[in-house]
Amino acid sequence: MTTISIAGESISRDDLDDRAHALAVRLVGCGPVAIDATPTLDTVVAVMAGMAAGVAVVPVPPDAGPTERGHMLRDSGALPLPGRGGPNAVRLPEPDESAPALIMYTSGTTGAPKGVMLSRRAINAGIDGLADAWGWTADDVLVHGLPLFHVHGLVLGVLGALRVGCSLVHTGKPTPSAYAAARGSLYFGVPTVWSRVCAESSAARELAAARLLVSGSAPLPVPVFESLRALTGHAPVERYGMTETLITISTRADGERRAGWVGVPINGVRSRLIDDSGTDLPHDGETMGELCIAGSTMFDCYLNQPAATSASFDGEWFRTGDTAVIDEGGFHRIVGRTSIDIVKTGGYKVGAGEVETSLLSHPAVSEAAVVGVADDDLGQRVVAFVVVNASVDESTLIAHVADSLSVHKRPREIRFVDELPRNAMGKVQKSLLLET
Ligand code: MLC
Ligand code: AMP
Repeated sequence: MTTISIAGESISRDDLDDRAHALAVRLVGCGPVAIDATPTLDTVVAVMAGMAAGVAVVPVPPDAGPTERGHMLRDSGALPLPGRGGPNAVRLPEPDESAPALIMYTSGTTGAPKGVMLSRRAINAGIDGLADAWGWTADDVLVHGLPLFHVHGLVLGVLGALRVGCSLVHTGKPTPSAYAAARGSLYFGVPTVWSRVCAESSAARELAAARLLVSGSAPLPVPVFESLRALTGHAPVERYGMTETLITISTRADGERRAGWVGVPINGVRSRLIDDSGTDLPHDGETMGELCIAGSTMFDCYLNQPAATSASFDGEWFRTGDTAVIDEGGFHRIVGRTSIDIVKTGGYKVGAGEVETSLLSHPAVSEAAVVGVADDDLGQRVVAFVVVNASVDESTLIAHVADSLSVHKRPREIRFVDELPRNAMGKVQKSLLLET
């Protein structure tokens, strides 16, 4: 029997469909609805109901502070979802593929997070492409414990399992022991999760019985790739994506898995490398350029931001802001971000500008610059350099950010400095801060 289990609460697929449809009937014709995207069955029911009714769902991080939550609700106009669904549901006809499904908020370099409009079409194309790449079928048991307010945990980790028709075990938190105990066939994790799994070798060895271990959302360090292979017998499949494009590039279950490389475009997706003037660069495995993506998994627009939407496209090509190389065989390696103002910490994207704005709203802070410092566990950790005009301690400033934004956006460390390094134009030279 196909079952969906979230943080210890299980339901059969049939009962889940009933609950979702009972809720969907009440949503038809509504505007966007917001849900507190806790790792619970209620979240799964709500997202399924929105999809079935053709109503956009805004998954709000449960720990989002008032500033972040307020922005998401105001910008999307979403109302809190009423009710939890129940049995004996009427089945609605499938909405059109172009119907909105999710509005997912993603941080940019500056300003408040942007709402990424994802249609049913994009989501279905993305999942079908990955099912093909990974040989993902209804016979799999998918295991992960990722948050349900981002593409990785929600689109792949929940909607993927539902579309493919496999069972799902969401472990609540992505701990090594929970992954080992779940005994699934297909596992998803961000690199921090895989690095923690490798650090608990007894848990890692339990994963030898799995079929496929998949890593994504941030670069998987080569030593973690090698250590996973040594401990589990599985070279992990790496895949690359973004909230805007969904997952577009992956190594294949039946193909080469090369440490440090993320593979080839999935079905329906094309990629290009361009230089600063927009000219195509060679696919020689060495030349670096900005990665551009086109295809069926693409978002519709940034909500209420037509200028930002058009600025991110060059015709049909979405400019990812990631620097990559492509080799002669079409294999991709992600080299880094083109902007220093985007930090990836534990797989979470954090815009430096959002954290700087929060710090600057504290009366003792005159100047602030946020950077991502290399971190063995998190890939990068959020570090803030501040100039203060009054005595204030580190924990007060960290708590101040936590009062308005999600936990993972808090600086892990505050460095007090007399001044920030600036160029002749007055712009902060963040690369110099990284050298200190
Ligand atoms: C965190 N903590 C802090 C802090 N930051 N405390 C003080 N100051 C700070 N700055 C607290 C946390 O609340 C937690 O408390 C404890 O410290 C440990 O935090 P942590 O080290 O961050 O560990 P953990 O909470 O276990 O988180 C690690 C993680 C998490 C890997 C589980 O980062 C995670 O779930 N990442 C997944 C992100 C993701 O899904 N990204 C996908 C984006 S979509 P307490 O009390 O709770 O223990 C995308 C597209 C694609 O990128 O390609 O997929
Ligand atoms: P998000 O906006 O949270 O969806 O994060 C998307 C970003 O995560 C991408 O632009 C990349 O910078 C990064 N990313 C995702 N997957 C990978 C990967 N496999 N390797 C390196 N970076 C990745």
